[in-house]
Amino acid sequence: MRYTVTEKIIQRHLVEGNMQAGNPISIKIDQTLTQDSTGTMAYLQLEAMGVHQVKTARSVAYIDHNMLQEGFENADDHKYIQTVAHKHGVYFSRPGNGICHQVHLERFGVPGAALLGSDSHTPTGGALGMLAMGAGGLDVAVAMGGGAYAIPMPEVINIRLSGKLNPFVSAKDIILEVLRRLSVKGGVGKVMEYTGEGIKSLSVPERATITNMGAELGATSSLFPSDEITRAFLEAQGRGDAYVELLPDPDCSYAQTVEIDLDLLEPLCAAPHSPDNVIPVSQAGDISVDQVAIGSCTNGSYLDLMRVAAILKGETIAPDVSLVISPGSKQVLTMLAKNGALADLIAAGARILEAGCGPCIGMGQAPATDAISLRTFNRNFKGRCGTATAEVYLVSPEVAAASALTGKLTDPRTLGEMAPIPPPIAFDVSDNLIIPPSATPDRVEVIRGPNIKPFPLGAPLEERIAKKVLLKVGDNITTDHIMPSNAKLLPYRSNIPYLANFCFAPCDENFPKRAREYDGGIVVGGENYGQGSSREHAALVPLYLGIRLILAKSFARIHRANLINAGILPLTFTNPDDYDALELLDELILEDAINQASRRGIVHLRSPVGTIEARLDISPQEMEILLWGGKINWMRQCRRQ
Ligand code: MIC
Ligand code: SF4
Repeated sequence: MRYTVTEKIIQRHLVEGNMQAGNPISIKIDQTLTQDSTGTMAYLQLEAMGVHQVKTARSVAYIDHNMLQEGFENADDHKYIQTVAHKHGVYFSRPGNGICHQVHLERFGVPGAALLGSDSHTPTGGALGMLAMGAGGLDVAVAMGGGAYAIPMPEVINIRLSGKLNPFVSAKDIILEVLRRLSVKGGVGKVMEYTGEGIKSLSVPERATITNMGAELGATSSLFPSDEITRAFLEAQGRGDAYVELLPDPDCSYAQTVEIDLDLLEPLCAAPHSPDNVIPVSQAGDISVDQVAIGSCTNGSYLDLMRVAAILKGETIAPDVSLVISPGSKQVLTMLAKNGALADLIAAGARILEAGCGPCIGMGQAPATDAISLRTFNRNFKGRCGTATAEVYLVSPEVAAASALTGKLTDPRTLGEMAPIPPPIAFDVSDNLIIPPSATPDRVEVIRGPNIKPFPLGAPLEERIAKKVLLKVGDNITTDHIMPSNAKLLPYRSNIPYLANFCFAPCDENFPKRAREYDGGIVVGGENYGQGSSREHAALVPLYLGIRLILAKSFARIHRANLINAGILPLTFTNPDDYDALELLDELILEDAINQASRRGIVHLRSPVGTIEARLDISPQEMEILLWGGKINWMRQCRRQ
């Protein structure tokens, strides 16, 4: 057999199942990462499972999201994660050390390994030739405890790059082009594997921009082979011994091939309010810009910010533009400080933020009313920036910097020449903000502040579900719609009862009230329901409000898994006309629910518009989990047997 890189890694990690696309498989996980906004929940679940020491080769807890300490809540969460990590065998990356994906790439990623992270952009690690996947916190906790991770065997898609990028065209434009062609649901059930001559001119951080934003395709993961470029990066990080070559076999077969000629690409942008709403910057028209935000796990690398500094050097940003820069890591910020580029950024008028997620998740720097904000980030969902009326365009660092100078959305090719900036021979390496696990774990006390509340557990599936439709939403609903996150809500990630007051707020502010009035119910959704973040809060909060089933046209992968883990049935319409016919407060009845669910296929629901046929496409294990009312109940049950 001839294998793709993806298949080689899966084969080496396969615990169960056969590698036929679509079949349920489970794979052994070597490394995990968590960040603070999903991490509190993941570690509470790890504790609930009674895991004393993690069983992975490397598990790391990062603090990068909840950085604005307006009250005690965030600092309390940091303390909890620091102490719980120290006790249970997890490395702790302190606040200030940088964004999980950037730091993991720099310091821990290993070609050929399997990484599971409680963040949807974990596939960033695929830039090093590892199989890196995002998941809900509970699945990551299970992996820390030594459990395998279950996914449907993905189809492997080949994105073949030829040619070479022209000046001022960058890796961001490659992934925007992929999004333009394939859309935000084009990657569901797939791994995007990059090959071709074109990859030879892309450094690991540039590859990481591409694998990072593969999350916006809904892909299970994205990866590059591990080659000489990978070796050079690992050596420059002082980790040359982690290198192994990992290439696709010649003549291996892919489910589909997408050809992109890099010579033909031009600077692109994703217009509001979806990452696949992609157009060339040169054709976007005359757009005045109020804010430019540079950084995030997509474009916060040393090379990204060096290019920005080169464009801004000796200039001043336009009077109506606020420019904020959030570097990806302490390593990046230190290097910019040492070589003087930071001074160039500050002198030009940039407002420098700490290394962390910052404005990307609405933690500060919300734009003005109706403002146009250009961001080098990965998501431009409506309201995510913290201002409901703002319009966010996703762009490359080059477009962002050029536009900050002119005050208009600007094609950077109009700037003239820029000398190429080579990747560094040696990065500035220091792991002084990474605290290793305790050698005496029994003596470590886990500190829990008052913000940490117990998480809700589902109940075993009942014989009959008869509930009203409490909300009907359209296609591509994101987890930012279901459970919004911003500076006001992020501090409450370990407080589900409080978050429940804001569930579905961007769609319908009365949803929580209605859910309480009718003692829970059903949500009806369109295509790609639950795209975006991995936050299991988008399942746990609806569970807390009594949601028992979601009936949608299709689901995003991570959210579907989170629903099952919470004990909520994810049903898909077999006939799209039924979606059109259903209305708010229609009652749906699922009779003989246990038998119907156990058949793992077609189920029938009674409704005022007649019988609705739906599918419950689940693996045998998922069926067990749903019958027991969620993964924690199921695991407890398995342990008792
Ligand atoms: C995001 O980019 O939406 C986040 C915030 O990083 C999330 C995780 C979260 O909601 O905490 C993600 O991408 O998974
Ligand atoms: Fe942080 Fe934004 Fe990356 Fe999510 S997408 S991990 S919020 S920088």
